[in-house]
Amino acid sequence: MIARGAHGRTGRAGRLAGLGAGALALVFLLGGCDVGSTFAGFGWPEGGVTPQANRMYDLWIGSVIAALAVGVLVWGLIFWCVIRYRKRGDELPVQTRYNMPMEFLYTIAPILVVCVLFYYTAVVQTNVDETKAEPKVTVEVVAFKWNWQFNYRDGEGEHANTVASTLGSSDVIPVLVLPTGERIRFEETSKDVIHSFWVPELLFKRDVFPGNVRNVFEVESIDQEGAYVGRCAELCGTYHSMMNFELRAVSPDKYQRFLQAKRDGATTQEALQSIGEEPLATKTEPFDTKRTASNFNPSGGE
Ligand SMILES: [Cu+2]
Repeated sequence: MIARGAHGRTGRAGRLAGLGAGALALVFLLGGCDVGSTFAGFGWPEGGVTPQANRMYDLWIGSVIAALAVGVLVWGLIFWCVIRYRKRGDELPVQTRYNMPMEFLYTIAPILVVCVLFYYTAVVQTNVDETKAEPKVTVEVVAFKWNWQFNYRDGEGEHANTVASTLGSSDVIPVLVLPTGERIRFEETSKDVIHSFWVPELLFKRDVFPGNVRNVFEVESIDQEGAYVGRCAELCGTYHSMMNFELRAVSPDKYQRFLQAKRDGATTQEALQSIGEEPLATKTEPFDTKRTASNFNPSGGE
């Protein structure tokens, strides 16, 4: 009787603990994105503006929660063992080698966890890398030491034609104007060394290669109008850090009017002004290279 009573108490405690853990898991699951924002994205950058960026963010949050759940379980087991089975005398505790159910569990459970993580990673990665036959907008990204040229194209591939172009200089940050809500294809090529096209809010960067490699990626849509700083993310030489640009996401209507103005011969600044946008970059500014005739090449070219 006494033994059964003790067993009953342990069972109740176990059930309560299980209920608690279940409730906690439910809160995490239902909370979804809120859990992420509560903990500042668990270190993952927040504020993505594309569906792909949001999916990558969710994958990260889900993975961290899974890792924490496993971590809490393992820490719990460690501390439970340390306290429950601490040394009480010279007698050895019960040895549980070759406990088949246990060995089966701690072989299969981690494999299952890895499989689930792999599955979701593969799904998100495939989505992020996906290109479709007919994107709405195609822009060619040309990188060079140390600036960018953006060519608006009338089709896909290197044989399509450029209908309008924006070229950055030491004095003017190039502004890449793109529409919201439309599928956009980026085709990258470099004139010299390897650069990398990076807009932090896309939560994505892709290397820009010289030669006949044309790196392509697409975003499903840009969901938020605004100005976003873009950078080169591959150390490409002396003025690598000054290779900034700005992505300006505007309404599709404004984008069409911008493109028309460019086709009619307006500069990028004039075209931006004509659609009621700031003509110059607002999120970054040209860097002062501090180069003058007297300090640029003091040795006089010897
Ligand atoms: Cu670069």
